[in-house]
Amino acid sequence: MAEESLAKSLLIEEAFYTALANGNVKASRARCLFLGDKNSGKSSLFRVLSGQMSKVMRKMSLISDADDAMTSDGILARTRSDSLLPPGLDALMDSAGESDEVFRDDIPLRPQRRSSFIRSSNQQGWSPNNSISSESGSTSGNQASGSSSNPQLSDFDRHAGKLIAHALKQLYFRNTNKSKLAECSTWDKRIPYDSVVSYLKSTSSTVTEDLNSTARLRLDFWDISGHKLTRSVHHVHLAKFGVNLIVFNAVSMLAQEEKQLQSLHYWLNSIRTYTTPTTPVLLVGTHGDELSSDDIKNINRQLNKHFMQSFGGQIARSSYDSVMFLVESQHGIKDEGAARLLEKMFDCARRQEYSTHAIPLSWVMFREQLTRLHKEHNIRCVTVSSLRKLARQVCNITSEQEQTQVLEYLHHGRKIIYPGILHGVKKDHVILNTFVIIDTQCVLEAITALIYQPSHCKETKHFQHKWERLTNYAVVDTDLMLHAWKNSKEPSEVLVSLMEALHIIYRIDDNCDFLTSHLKEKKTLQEFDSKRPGLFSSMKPARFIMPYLLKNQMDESFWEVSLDDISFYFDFHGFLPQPIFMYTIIDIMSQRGKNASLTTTICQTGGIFSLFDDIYHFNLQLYAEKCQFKITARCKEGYSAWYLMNELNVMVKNICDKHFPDVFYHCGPACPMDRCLSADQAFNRVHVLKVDFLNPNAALQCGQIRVDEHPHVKEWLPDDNIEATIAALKDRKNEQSLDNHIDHLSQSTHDELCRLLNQHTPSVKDWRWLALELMEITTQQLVRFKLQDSPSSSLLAEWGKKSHSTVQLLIKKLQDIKRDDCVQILSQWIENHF
Ligand SMILES: Nc1nc2c(ncn2[C@@H]2O[C@H](COP(=O)(O)OP(=O)(O)OP(=O)(O)O)[C@@H](O)[C@H]2O)c(=O)[nH]1
Ligand SMILES: [Mg+2]
Repeated sequence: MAEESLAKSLLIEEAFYTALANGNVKASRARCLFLGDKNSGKSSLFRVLSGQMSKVMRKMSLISDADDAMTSDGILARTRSDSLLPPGLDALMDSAGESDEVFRDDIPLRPQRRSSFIRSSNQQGWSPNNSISSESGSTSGNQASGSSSNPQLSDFDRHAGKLIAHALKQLYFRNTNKSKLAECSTWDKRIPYDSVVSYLKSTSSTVTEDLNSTARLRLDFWDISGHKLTRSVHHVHLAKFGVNLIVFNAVSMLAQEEKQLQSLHYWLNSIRTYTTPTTPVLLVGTHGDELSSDDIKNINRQLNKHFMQSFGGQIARSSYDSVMFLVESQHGIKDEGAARLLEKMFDCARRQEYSTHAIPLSWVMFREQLTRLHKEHNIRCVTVSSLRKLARQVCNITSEQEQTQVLEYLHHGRKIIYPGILHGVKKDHVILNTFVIIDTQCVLEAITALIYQPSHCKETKHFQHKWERLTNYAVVDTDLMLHAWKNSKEPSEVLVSLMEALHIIYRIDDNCDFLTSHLKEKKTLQEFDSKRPGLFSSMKPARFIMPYLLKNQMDESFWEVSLDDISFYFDFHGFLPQPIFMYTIIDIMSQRGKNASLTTTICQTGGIFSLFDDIYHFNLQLYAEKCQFKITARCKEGYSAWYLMNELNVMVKNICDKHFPDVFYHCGPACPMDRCLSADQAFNRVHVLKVDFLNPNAALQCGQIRVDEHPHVKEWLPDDNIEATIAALKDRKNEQSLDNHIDHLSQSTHDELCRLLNQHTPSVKDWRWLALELMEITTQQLVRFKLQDSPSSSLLAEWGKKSHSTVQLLIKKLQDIKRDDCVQILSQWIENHF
């Protein structure tokens, strides 16, 4: 048989690929994130739980668990441990290395039908050791040589598994070069290839039949530091598949209940934002020994009261129907609470969708290839097309559909970030649809580099004022980011887009002249393009807000409190994704009038703006912990606050529809009842009356009681003339918009307009005709414009120096030269912005 095997060795590779193409495994791994405030006991719990495991396979701190002495690379503690070695694969432990590890993780572990082994066991070159099965504890004796339905796993199986794992490893490392197969020293001469095929086939069917097995699951622990910077980036790790632990100090919960509840709410809110409504969350209280049974009951009551209504679909309960899993880390592995917690973690992981599916073996192989790319070649960002090639050529995943599926699968388990499928990323986004991140670490390093200037940036005076702007105003532009990341291995342009898609930075509309002349400068990226030819030379300059660097508190001195102030609320019912707040702030900023007399200021929880060209002044404050926006408005005489609320309602609705369609809210004035029974007990949220904007005259009620006649509410009811007022205001705004100076065109509209006008097509009148329409122009001037990169841009800049150069006039001139395409763009801009 050895000869036969040898003779067939060149076919073995093919046989493996066939088997790989057909084989399935249970994807028995789940990612557990440890989230929570600083010093809540995450790392201690991590150590306890790791000790609870039958074996801890790997423990690795990717970044040191730095505490107070934070350095730029000590921000995130990410201790990773892969736990629970599947019993059947002990035998594969002897050789270290990523490929073995994958097999430890993922190959089917309880082969029940072993006919292939049995048959091959009689063959030469393979000497099974018929001994006691460690799995079941029952003896197998010589059964392996006769029975074809022996359900036990013997050493014989393990031996086979080991050889197969080794063989596959050899194959992976050699890629597809068949001619080198014969050089493969260790495996191919010992295993009959048909046995290998049968083994893989038998195990695949076993796995499919054995889906309900509870013994095969591996948890990966990710212990995330409680440093405050982590708050702004922790969600990069949050994904559809996984178990999330929110760890809190249960003793502090008693001492500072309000603060601790708000903190728990923050984490729950964030998890709910970036996962699905059923992704499990476990609330874990530490310092269990210091609590009495009454304390425990009290905490459970509070947790139920505050969180069950909004997050009940995600929060797991213990077998005692308790919301809090109480642990005492000092007991180490003997802690009963930790054992119960671990059991629940497994239970939650098992219930997740992917645990019950059989995953093709080729996907396992693909996962391993990604690990190799990262570990051996230090590659963290790759193109989608190269990954598809890898999947096709190395892992035999040929259909494009399946390639996409495997990428999605790995993305939902956060092995990778596949930005193209992140929520809100457009299909035509060139950068985000081109790349895949295979190590989330690069995103974390990127943000750290922006907060702690890299040394090469400190030397460059040119960028100093931009750093100051970032530090003082939390405003960063592409120019600065590309410079800060110029030494990173990943393309900086990808990082910019990724940070935006992951809500770490928020784009400011070009039309928004926030923070005055500081931001006027619009530098092109030519400097970088020349140094880095190729990639994304067309990346447009843009500015962003980085919320992490915004001030915590608002400077209220910008707002003089007046008796005329009116307040109303947006109530998000206990769940408010943080990005909605940021998008709202930025939208308001971009719509504020250019003549505003009020200084705009924003902070992490609110902002002060002047909206709609001096018609309204209002103060917007958001209490994220209470999931309500409170707006205090001061209206110019003769204008209704109801109108302002209507406008803001449309704005918030658009934001929700675009980014978080599942979020629901309502808005209106606060309930005027003294002891309002509808007030939300959790966090003492204000009871917000629900205004029906489609039917403005509808009654406002608190429960069954009409409150329309209450003086505080009456001022909200639109008067009979509301529709006429709205129409008049709209007309006025249209006039204003048409009177707008062309300087206020958004960058994208301006660029598109110029692009169209620059095109030189014989039958169409280009920028030169427009120039003749717009001003008295000499031939020399025309030549000068022509020499520019974008003649239209220069023309508009020249013409824009005059005060009467309005969008309205430009539209008229474009109509005169029959450029309806350009007129359409300007009309669209007016529609979007006013
Ligand atoms: N008595 C007692 N002490 C605990 C327990 N859990 C944590 N501690 C202590 O609390 C302190 C902080 O614990 P860590 O596990 O480092 O906290 P952490 O959440 O990892 O903190 P960061 O990584 O900074 O976010 C340490 O001194 C621990 O010994 C517990 O259950 N009981
Ligand atoms: Mg820690």
